[in-house]
Amino acid sequence: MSEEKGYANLGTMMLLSLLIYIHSADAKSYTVGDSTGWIFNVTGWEIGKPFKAGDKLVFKYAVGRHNVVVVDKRSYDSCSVPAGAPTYRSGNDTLRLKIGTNYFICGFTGHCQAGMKIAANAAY
Ligand SMILES: *[C@@H]1O[C@H](CO)[C@@H](O)[C@H](O)[C@H]1NC(C)=O
Ligand SMILES: *[C@@H]1O[C@H](CO)[C@@H](O)[C@H](O)[C@H]1NC(C)=O
Ligand SMILES: [Cu+2]
Repeated sequence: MSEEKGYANLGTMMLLSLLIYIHSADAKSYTVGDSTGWIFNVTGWEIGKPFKAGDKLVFKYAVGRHNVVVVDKRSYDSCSVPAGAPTYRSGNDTLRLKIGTNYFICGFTGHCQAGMKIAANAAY
């Protein structure tokens, strides 16, 4: 590799690190449902929010009364809880959004059907 090319690659890498740094420093945190928290009928709260990959969703709820299950579209649509799906139970769960649509439901029987579900679409 020539010396100029080496410097060019270094420059590209530095620029890339800078962009990644700026992007992550920009991350926002949202409390799902705002003051009401993660509760029945919260679905729709996410509509129109300018989520970006790396932003955080904070789920607040009474421990033991609800939980947060990360699911795919199919389970979201059908309100089913797949075996082994990542499940959070602390009552104060912070989850980082990935690029694309992120689906979360409450795994307690009937809660997803009662509107404890959100589909948060995160742009890059
Ligand atoms: C959810 O909203 C619907 C429509 O407004 C209402 O009929 C229902 O009682 C609400 N459910 C809960 C659990 O608050
Ligand atoms: C919830 O979690 C966040 C971050 O993990 C923490 O800063 C905050 O104090 C917690 N709030 C409560 C009410 O536990
Ligand atoms: Cu619930």
